Amino acid sequence: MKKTGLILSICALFFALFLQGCGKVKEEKNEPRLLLGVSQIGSESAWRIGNTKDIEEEALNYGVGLMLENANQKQENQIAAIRRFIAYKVDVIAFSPIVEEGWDNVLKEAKDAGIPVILVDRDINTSKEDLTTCLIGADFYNEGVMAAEYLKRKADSLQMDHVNIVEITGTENSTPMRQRQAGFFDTIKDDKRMTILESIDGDFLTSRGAECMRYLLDTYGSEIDAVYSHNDEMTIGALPEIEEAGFAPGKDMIIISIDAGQEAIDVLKEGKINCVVECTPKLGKALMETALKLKNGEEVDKVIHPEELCFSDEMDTSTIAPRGY
Ligand code: GYE
Repeated sequence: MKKTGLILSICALFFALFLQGCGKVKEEKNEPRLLLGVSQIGSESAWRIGNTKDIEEEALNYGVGLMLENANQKQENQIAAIRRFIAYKVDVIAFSPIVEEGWDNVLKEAKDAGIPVILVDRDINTSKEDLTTCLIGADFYNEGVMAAEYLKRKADSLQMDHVNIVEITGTENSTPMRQRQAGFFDTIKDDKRMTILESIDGDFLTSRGAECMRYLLDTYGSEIDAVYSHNDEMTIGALPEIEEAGFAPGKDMIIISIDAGQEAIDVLKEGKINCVVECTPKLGKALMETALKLKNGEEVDKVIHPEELCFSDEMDTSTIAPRGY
């Protein structure tokens, strides 16, 4: 009996040690590999909401501790968030600058604190060097090129001798607004058929897209041949206005959008949008990998652009896979 008791105690001891061991391993596993402060612009679009979700999911996958703040479309909120990340001594800061100008002071503070900064989605404009380490985001210029190339092909296929375009742009002075416009303008500038009637700021918002379209229809009416809108939300806001004014979007007017979220793809399938250039919000994986490299003092790529496609009425739209945002 005594012997059995001793064996049982030894087993219990081993079991206890084993459990303790498991606990240790678990604790270490739960310890975040790094603390990442992320300042997100807001929730203005399906793109933005998809981007936030993707960053949260990838942080979990990579065991990265995330401090994520939503700036509700205000630059001052982003600046305040970055200051909080510095005070909290996060390992790496990432942010999507709402506009390109006005970041020098706060980024100098991050640099002085020795915290590397990653630009996600949008770029900044500065004369100072080394305030940020790299940019992970779409090639917006190329998106504008793809949109204009589609319009040229469409004008060819419809044998149009002139194309009057109205442009509803994204947030003034933001990188996607500037670059999507530049890529588009550069690509149509030698095509004599193309005229920009007006460019108007729709701030990437559905409500502004509707307002802008109402104004453009009141001003130019049936002169409008094509609408180039810098994101899906503004496009979706514009469509009912076009219909109310008595025109069939996708037929009487060529409609071109950017982002390619599910809602816009569904409308493309209905024939009310002719072309949607893809802009993927799935930047989380590259962000986590880059942040981990920076923490380990490794070199990172200066610019990471994801691959992007163009969806249009030139293809069999039934084959487009679910978009996930
Ligand atoms: O196209 C728009 C969003 O910066 C790429 O911002 C992003 C843009 C996107 O609100 O829908």
